[in-house]
Amino acid sequence: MCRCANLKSAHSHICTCLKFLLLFKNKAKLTDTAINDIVSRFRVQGEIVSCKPFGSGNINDTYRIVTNTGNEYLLQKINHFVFKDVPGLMNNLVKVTQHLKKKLSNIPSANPEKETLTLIENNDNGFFIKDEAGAYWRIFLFLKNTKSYDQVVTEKQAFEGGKAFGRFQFLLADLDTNLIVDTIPYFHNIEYRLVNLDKAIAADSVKRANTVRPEIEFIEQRREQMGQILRLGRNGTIPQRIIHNDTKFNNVLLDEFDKAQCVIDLDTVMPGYVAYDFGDAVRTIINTAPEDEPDLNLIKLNIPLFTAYINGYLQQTVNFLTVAEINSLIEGALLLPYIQAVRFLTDYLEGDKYFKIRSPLHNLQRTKAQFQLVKQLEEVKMVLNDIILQTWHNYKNGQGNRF
Ligand code: GN1
Ligand code: MG
Repeated sequence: MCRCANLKSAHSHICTCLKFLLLFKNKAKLTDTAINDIVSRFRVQGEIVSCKPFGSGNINDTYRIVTNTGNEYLLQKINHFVFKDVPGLMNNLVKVTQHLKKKLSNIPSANPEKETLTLIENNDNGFFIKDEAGAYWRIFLFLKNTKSYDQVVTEKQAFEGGKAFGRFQFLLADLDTNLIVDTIPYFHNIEYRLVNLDKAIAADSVKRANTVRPEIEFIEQRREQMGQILRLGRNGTIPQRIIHNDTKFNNVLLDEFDKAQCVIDLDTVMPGYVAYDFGDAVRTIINTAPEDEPDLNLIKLNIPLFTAYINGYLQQTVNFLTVAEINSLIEGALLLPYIQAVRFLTDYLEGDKYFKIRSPLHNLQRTKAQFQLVKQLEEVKMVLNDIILQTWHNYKNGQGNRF
């Protein structure tokens, strides 16, 4: 609904809305011929009978494909504005999935095919293609009978999510970091993100800076404190490990019984601190509302879901995480909603070039929702840290958990 004070601004607002709708519509369009051409360059079985947009990702474009032999695939267009080194990214993906499959094949109860993503080879034995327009494409096997949740509902789901991301870190702990390139340099580096925000404010390219003064002030007040994880890393208190770097809860596939099956979205798997993955997962799990909730009153904390997540996570990681890493987890829980907000606000100030938006103010709405979450987390920081430490002690003393 457009509510404008005068005719002139109403007209420009309507134009913006129309332009936005057209842009959004065009983006989603992909002709049957184009799809057939792309898919024919990969070793898929059968002829395509349906191809539909899939999932809620903010960066890549994903389509679910079904063929007349009953095979199902995920076709993905990789956003090379965001991922500038696609060959490097795909090489990471091959290394990571091969490593996971090898490790899982040594665990008797595991099923490597179901628990890891499988890339489909192209006709030249590679794993991606570049089309005539310069776009990059890849295809995965679709994992049938799985589901992902944008929002966690039960403690069991949260526990399973914790297990999945914990096990993921455990399985990759011995992967040679020299094999992995940084697909997005300084991804969760808050200093880098703040410098980018400062540049966006100074450039003010779409003249929005004056409308976001309270948000800029919120960021300023926490600048120093949010550098804590980087400082701990730099002075050698916490180690770098291979982490996932995008542990939103919807990046875990659960099976029909809500058991964790497979961790997906591996484009940002690179070295980082475990607190980053912990914080990004908590950001989506503890929040009673979506990450872009417009009604800030609906953003509350669900602490039982947090407790369930840390139980699942530590079950898998208690034997290799250091005490300093355990102590850093709570800082990650505050940092990740903050850093996401910094990124959303930067994109808003730069004219919405990075994240897909579904309305003109979407990035600002996301920023405000993440700040609301930060405020609430600050209030219960000590309580959450006690839960982390208590759970850790329980596992250390062999007392297990109640899930
Ligand atoms: C992006 O596309 P998606 O939803 O997997 C982003 C994440 C953000 C997330 C916020 C490469 O992930 O870092 O947390 O949006 N991915 C990249 O919803 O920037
Ligand atoms: Mg992602």
